[in-house]
Amino acid sequence: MKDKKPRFETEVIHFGYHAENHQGSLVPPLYQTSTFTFESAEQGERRFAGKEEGYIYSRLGNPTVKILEDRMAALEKGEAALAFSSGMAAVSAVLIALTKSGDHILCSQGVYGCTFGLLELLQEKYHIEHDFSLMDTRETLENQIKPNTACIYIETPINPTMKLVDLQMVADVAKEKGIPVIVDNTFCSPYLQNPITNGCDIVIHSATKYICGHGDVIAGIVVGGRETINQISRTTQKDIGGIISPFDAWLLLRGLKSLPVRMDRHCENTTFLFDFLKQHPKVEAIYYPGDSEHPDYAIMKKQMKKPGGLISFSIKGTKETAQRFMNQLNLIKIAVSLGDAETLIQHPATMTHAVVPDEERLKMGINQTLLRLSVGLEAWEDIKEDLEQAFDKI
Ligand code: LCS
Repeated sequence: MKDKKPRFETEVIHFGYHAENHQGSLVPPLYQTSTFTFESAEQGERRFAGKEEGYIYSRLGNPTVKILEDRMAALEKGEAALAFSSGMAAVSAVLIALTKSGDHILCSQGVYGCTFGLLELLQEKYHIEHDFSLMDTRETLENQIKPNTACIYIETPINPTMKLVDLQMVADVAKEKGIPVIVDNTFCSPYLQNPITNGCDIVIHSATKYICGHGDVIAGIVVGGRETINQISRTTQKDIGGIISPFDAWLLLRGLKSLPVRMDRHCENTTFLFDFLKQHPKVEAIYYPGDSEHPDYAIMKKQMKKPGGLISFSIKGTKETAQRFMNQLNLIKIAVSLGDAETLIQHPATMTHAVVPDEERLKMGINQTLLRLSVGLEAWEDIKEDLEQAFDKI
């Protein structure tokens, strides 16, 4: 029994924390400190030289943050992890660590708006170019990989179009060419999908979302092999400095404990709302990986435990119809972000993906009538009734 590995639902609560090392405190203590005192000048010298283990300064490491990082590494089946002050701090630390001027990044056909903005910035200022790829077949991928492709960057499900990428297929092609694959796993959380088990190399989370689960923290996580994580830690994390605060790490440890329970409820609520929206006469199209008619349904079955807690749908009419619909909602809040207890709705074309130029946005599949619903933990009947009354008024 002792050497049997506990299950995911147990690891989210216990992994990497030993109360006996912390005065028996049931909950991991919050080390709310910027720095750590040395017993002597010589000890300080040894710590800076890496000749003695121990904390130095919270930008370089903090015990509360370390518990979170170890736990996230275990949940994502990676060797090590790093926590950041936002999802974007995590995305930028990884991309800057893995590329140099003259390199190329191959990216899924659709990413979060600010990731798109970062790719543009890297191209304009540092000559790191990028292309978007459907990544639907081996051939598409092989044709778009260039001699200078330094990494492949994937969101799956893609925000907000809910298209999927076959992680195993991409990892197989990338491995043959020695190119690392980075996956933004924000929409799934480690409960629904573990890209490292599909052969991918680095996993990123906007921990602001399901990892936190309570809408009160902005944070990011990177999980990967020990060598890569050490490299990011010593370079873009230490010197650019987008580290998480100990209190936010503490809140994430608290939120994580209920991740599987919350995700089950998010997913269940979403299946009921999908059935309602799918047959609604005012819905033009619906995008949900749990839809058996979704073009990537087979990929969902292969790599995701459940289809997740997000649905995108377009409304018949115009941008103004979509906005009028949003304005009629009462329980459902108009807000960006996702993965919270509260059900949230947003209009990607004018909100999360407003920075993407019109033409590029349409190529990603985002039109003016598309809405993204992040299904919360409320009674699904109440969410449905709110949607129903808003549809009745447009
Ligand atoms: N990756 C994905 C897939 C995201 O959806 C977001 C934020 C980020 C990275 C960045 O994370 P942050 O820095 O905000 O922690 N997505 C948002 C969204 O869809 N609505 O508001 C923020």
